[in-house]
Amino acid sequence: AYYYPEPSRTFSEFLLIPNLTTKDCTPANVDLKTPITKFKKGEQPDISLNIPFSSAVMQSVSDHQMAIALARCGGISFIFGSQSPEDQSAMVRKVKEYKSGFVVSRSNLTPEHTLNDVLELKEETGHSTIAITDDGSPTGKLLGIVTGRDYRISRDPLDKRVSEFMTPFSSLIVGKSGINLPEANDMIWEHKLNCLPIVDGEQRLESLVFRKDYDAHKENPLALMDGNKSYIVGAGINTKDYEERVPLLVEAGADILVIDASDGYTEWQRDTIAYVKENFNVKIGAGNVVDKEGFLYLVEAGADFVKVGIGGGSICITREQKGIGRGQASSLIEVAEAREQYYKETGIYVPICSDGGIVHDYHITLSLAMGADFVMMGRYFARFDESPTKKLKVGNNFVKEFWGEGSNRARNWQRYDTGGKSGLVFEEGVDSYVPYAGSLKENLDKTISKIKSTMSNCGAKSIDELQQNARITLVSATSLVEGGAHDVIMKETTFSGE
Ligand code: MZP
Repeated sequence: AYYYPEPSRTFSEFLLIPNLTTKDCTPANVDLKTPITKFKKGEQPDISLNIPFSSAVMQSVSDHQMAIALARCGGISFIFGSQSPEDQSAMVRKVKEYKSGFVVSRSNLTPEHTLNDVLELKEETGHSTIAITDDGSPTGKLLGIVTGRDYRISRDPLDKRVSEFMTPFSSLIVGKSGINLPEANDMIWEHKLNCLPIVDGEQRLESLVFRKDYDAHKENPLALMDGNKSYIVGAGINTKDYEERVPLLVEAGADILVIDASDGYTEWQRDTIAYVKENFNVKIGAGNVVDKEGFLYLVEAGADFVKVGIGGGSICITREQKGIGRGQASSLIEVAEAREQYYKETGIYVPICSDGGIVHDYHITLSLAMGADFVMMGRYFARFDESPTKKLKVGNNFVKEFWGEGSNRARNWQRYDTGGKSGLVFEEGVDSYVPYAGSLKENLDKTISKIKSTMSNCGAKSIDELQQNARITLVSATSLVEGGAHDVIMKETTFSGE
């Protein structure tokens, strides 16, 4: 056997040392844009994200609602694959067909105007969507949006199909007939909504009307609506039924696929990548690996990005059950080194994704500093309104359900397949709760502020600069104690995910 000279380490064993912060290196100037598909030196990647976040390929994390909410914030979800190819591609389609409209505006138009005023404007300008902004410019504060020909909405009970689209906004759904814009605004107030969706006769989402004071402008309507482009979405596949699954996902519009497996250093992954590359023009990531050999194998097989991590997931018991895995930091450091070497030798940059084991927000910054281009998280996203699971009250606390793909509940045996018979023989994941934490956007904004603040301390205005210049130190067990509040009597304890 080969014995590694160093123990395998994880994020909590490291800290970043600040570098000189120049005056222009403020958090506001930090750019988190990151590539997620391989590219040649001097060229641009085909797909990049505005923030280095992806949500895990898990039943309890990534459905279409999570995907829409995360894509709106600049990240990506990989819709879970442990469902039928038809159901999974229907989710992908919902994300791709989700309409956010585009901005046209007129200074004298406000939510007080009737729908007819807006319709006239629509006729006049020939636009299919009208956005009402406070100063009439495309960058002004967004007050409302109107689109479609027939804006009839009613107080019909919730329509399930449309409500599926709308839950990310905690909105009420309205059906056909008889309400104008001021009435819509009344309903928004009455039901304490942020916005009101307007649907067409076939109950497909046509547009949203925002509450008068809704701060949608903070989300930058222009970025939100970027030429009627659809939101980016990924999907998980396995090495068993890809010939059946991939055509449906591609047809539904998936932008990128990932082979979701506990151990990706296999010939089955090589064959899956080859099939996808031969038959489709779609990007595909592979994994998971924890060392240089696994990384290079998948890169040679044609992977567009490689996912790193075995056994570090919050719900994962693979290390206990099978005794395989490696501390997430050690895996990442070795794979990142291999990636740099490969880049030097070939001029091809292959992004890597650190998957699993992120507990504190600073672990994300550490993983970026250690060479990850983006992270994948399950527990983090499972806590939010937008995750597909139930919110429950346990004792005095609200929680959300969260279960592993290798648990009996998910029974995703394809993820753990080693060529044997079909079925989950033993569990590699648990069924659990996570503390409920509110909306995705609110939490993500806070996490992003922390990352940008740390990067500013480290004198890095981009992820690339962080990777090049970060200084990282190991911490001793004793200094870990020093890092939290210590030697004081805490006034209160809180129950939160962070
Ligand atoms: P975390 O962000 O919750 O710590 O980890 C999420 C990751 O755990 C997933 O992206 C996936 O790689 C992994 N996972 C999912 N299910 C299991 C399991 O049942 C698992 N063992 O390890």
